[in-house]
Amino acid sequence: SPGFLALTPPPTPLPSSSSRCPTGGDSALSQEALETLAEEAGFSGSEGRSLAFTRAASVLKALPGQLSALEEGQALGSGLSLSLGQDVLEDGVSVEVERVKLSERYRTMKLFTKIFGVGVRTASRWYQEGIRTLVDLQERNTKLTRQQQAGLQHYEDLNTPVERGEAESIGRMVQEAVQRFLPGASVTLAGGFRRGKPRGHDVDLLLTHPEAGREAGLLSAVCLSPHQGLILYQHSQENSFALHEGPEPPGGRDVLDRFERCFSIFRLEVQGRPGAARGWKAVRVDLVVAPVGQFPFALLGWTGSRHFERELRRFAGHERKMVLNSHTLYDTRLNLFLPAASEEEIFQHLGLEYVPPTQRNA
Ligand code: DCP
Ligand code: MG
Repeated sequence: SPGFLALTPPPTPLPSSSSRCPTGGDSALSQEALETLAEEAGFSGSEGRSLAFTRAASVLKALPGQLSALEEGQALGSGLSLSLGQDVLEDGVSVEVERVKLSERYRTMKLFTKIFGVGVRTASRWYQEGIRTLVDLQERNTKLTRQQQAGLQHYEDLNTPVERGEAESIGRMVQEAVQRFLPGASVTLAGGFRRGKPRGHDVDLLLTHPEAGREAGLLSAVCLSPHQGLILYQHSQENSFALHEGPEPPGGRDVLDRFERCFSIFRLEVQGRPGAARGWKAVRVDLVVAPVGQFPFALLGWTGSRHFERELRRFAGHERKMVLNSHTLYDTRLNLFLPAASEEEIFQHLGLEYVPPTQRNA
């Protein structure tokens, strides 16, 4: 396994007075249970707790086979016990997870945050206003952004997994459109599909052109072009990245990067959808344009997983005093940007063995 993932804090054995695992004695802790707890913590605004559960879920995924409760507890470490809290330790995690899953707040938050364009804050406000269902939202004439309206309108489709074949045909559609506007430009399928996942929640496509500068404005041509009855919704963001601003991680907390980007919903023709009254499906597509010099960084950043990215950036910062983001790699000791022509070169700069996309599912 990659060295930097092993560099996350070493598992702290539980105090010997307690030979039980932090999950309570009643059942083995499942990845799904931890993900539910992470989600619930996120809904309550406890980012730290949420991250602790996400990390634990990820550790569990990486553990070999079935472990005893004690071994599992040791691997997950005592941080998890702290996040769980004493009452949960006593009653057992499965009891807590059941309680969470049945709670009205959790169920409503989940329903709302599954709307494209709705985050925890908005969902939480609606919950406080007494809104409980998607019908409530419509009947009360709740003020929605254009994005949320589209999200609500295509709720079913957007919460149906995108199959690999569908992602590939969207990739081809975009490739054709891109070629018309800018011959020589390339389209790369990133995100979970590049990591080999058979399905995902959206399609992440990265666009570039081998000649620096030619890629500018490509997205507005592709996304706004009128022949695309294919696009049901889109909003674009211009490139706002400037090297001279220095090596700070781009954007604030919620901003992943500053590439020219188009958040869209495509109308994908699908044949023989069982039970479907219509021959098409709405699919979330993210189009991102990277100048060729930043492409390897963009590809690495957009391939994920989120947890892999978080750990890789943390490793770069803590172990190498480098700032890694989706645009650049900056060495703070040498005070310079380290260029890379491929993902392999980025790993080399970090002093790590190359990790192929299929092994980045952490
Ligand atoms: N990404 C990230 N941090 C974010 C958002 C995204 O590092 N806050 C990166 C990692 C993701 C990639 O971008 O893997 C694409 O984001 P998605 O949300 O589409 O995630 P995936 O493609 O991995 O999952 P899914 O299959 O659900 O689409
Ligand atoms: Mg994705």
